[in-house]
Amino acid sequence: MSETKHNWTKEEILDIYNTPLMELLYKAATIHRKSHNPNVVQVSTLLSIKTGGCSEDCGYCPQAARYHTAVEGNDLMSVQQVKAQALRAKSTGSSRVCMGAAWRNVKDGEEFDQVLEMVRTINKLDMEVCCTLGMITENQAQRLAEAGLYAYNHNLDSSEEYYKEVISTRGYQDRLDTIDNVRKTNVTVCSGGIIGMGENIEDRAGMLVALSTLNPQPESTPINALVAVEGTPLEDQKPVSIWDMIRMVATTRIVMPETQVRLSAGRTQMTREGQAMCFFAGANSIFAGDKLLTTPNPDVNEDMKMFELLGLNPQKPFTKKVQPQTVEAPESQFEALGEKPKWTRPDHKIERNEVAKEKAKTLK
Ligand code: SAM
Ligand code: DTB
Ligand code: SF4
Repeated sequence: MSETKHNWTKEEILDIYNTPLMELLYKAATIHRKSHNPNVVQVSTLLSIKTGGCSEDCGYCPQAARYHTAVEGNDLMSVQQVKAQALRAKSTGSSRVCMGAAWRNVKDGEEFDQVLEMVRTINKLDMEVCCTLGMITENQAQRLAEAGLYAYNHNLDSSEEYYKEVISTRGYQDRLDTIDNVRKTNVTVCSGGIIGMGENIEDRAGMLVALSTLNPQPESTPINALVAVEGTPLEDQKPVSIWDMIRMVATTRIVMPETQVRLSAGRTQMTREGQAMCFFAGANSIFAGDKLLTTPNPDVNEDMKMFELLGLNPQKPFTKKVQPQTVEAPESQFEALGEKPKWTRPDHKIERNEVAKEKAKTLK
């Protein structure tokens, strides 16, 4: 185990990010080996349990109701549907199922109870269960923990400064508050971000300052390359260069030695060689399956061929932390409080989000 540093500064992180590439790779790969087996990569399967129709205005997201994208909305999936998908994911080598809902925040009631049942069901299949449902209160985090949730994903997405250029319907502090609520339980924290949204390198470093100064640091950190979806405010962003992705992965690995760095959205644009460089730089997790939430992802058979070629093995479930116990609904110690997460709204408008919204009105 390495000593984890929690007081990284933006300048220190920028210096790392800008290190000559061969030296950066060597440093990151050396740190990677101290805490992880370099030949093991964790594999997660994403499942969009409730798609589209979201009230937020995240500039990158095809599921925001206010933009006109090709995404077709769906109501909450049934527990049986989720179970069938989880079994499929398990049979193709996934150790984790990550259920995503296009919600701004969790509301207590029938739908949340159904999600809790999904968590219990997947945990009983001996797979790690992750949820990403938007903002949650401490009580909701406790109820998820009791159901057997292993991880909660809630991304900081960018630096605090650039966040304001992408999302107007909630603030950075709202994200930090949800992460804090998850931290009060035994559920692990999964938090990372997106590159390629038009941010500069200082913003990438700023995001890594925010993540690495959390104590404890997140147990997993997804690094997404923006998937620029038609109809979203960020539809015209140029694809992020593989060199930026490699630098971002390596820097994440150096400042957060223990975290599982997940090479997340954007892999369809990457060659095997590019992905191999990312694994060398310290990425040790991927999303598998031909769909992320709504956009394409490489075919699982292609990924398994890549693993074979590189001598990588999928990580077994509960390698990093023991399996949580599932408490059945009637034995629950936590009653629904009907609370809403507190949220701050930075009363401002984002020009390009407004443009995309107006354009959608004319198309709908
Ligand atoms: N609604 C919840 C929330 O926002 O926290 C959970 C689902 S949301 C789709 C999960 C994450 O997916 C976002 O925080 C963002 O980092 C990532 N994401 C969404 N759209 C993306 C895109 N077009 N490209 C890359 N990452 C994206
Ligand atoms: C994360 O960081 N990336 C995943 C997961 N966490 C939920 C989502 C990527 C979504 C990409 C766009 C889409 O498929 O809708
Ligand atoms: Fe909604 Fe999440 Fe998409 Fe934002 S990222 S619009 S909160 S589904």
